[in-house]
Amino acid sequence: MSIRVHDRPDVQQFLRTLSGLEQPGGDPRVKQIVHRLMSDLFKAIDELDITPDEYWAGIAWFNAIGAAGQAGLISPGLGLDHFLDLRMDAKDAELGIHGDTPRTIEGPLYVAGAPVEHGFARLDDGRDTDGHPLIMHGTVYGADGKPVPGATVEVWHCDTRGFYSHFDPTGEQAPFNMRRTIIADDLGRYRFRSIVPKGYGVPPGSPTEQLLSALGRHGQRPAHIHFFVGDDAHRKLTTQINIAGDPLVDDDFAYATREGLVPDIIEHPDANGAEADGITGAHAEIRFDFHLTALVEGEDNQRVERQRAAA
Ligand code: MBD
Ligand code: FE
Repeated sequence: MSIRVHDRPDVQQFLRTLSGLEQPGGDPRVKQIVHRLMSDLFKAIDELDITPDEYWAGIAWFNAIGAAGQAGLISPGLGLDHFLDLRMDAKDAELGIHGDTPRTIEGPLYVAGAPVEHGFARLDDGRDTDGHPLIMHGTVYGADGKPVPGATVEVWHCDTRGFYSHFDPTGEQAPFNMRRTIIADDLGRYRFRSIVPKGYGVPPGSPTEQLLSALGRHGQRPAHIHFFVGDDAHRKLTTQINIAGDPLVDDDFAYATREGLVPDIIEHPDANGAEADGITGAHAEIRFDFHLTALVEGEDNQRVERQRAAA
């Protein structure tokens, strides 16, 4: 059966009408986008012969995604977040911007308002007793290759169960556990103590997992640590590092792994000079520098506005 009504003049007219293109008022950009997306959807229904049952299953899924607050979770799962990064990379290439730390997706689990510390912070509250202590440190460099004193390093990661504070289904974590804003010192250095995170998995039985399963995919991420890094004179970098050796480093459901973002993790059998950070024995160390980029014509053209949690 091949029923094709998309191209009929009355359907083309209908698309213009339902997108508000035939009347004043509203937002022209929204009209333009809705018209395009609705046209593509009508066409897909025609060409794939999407049945009413399939269509309504899709609507039920959208309702479930919204009710679960998971639109921001399936978005990276379907590669859209990574696609936006690829577009920003291409724009940077066109502008001749290179040599900086690669960007990678923010993900849906940032929370604004974390405690601010200077130079050094401990991120974990010590209650994750399965945690292997971690020291991560490095320098923030500017577009001129010089350190950036006072740069802001926002960092967040999950615990050994893969749960983030403020989104912990067990409710066990204190607010802002494993989340801090660190102000780099006079030499542009940041340093933190935490625990090595484990991978994240989408909530079992969730509509996000349902769709991924229907695609024959999993909803797991390798262990990772998120960052926003910037200062007034530079663009705000959104990135993550992966924990090297995680078996999923190259099999991330959110497609965030990038070359240059998997630093070595060094295992120390003893405190190795980290006593001042409260480390008494075996721990892991990651050294990682951030390289920022200059504003573009005085503007941060990679700063992204989006709905974010705040506490
Ligand atoms: C995460 O921790 C994350 O970073 C992304 C991108 C998606 C889901 C959970
Ligand atoms: Fe994450």
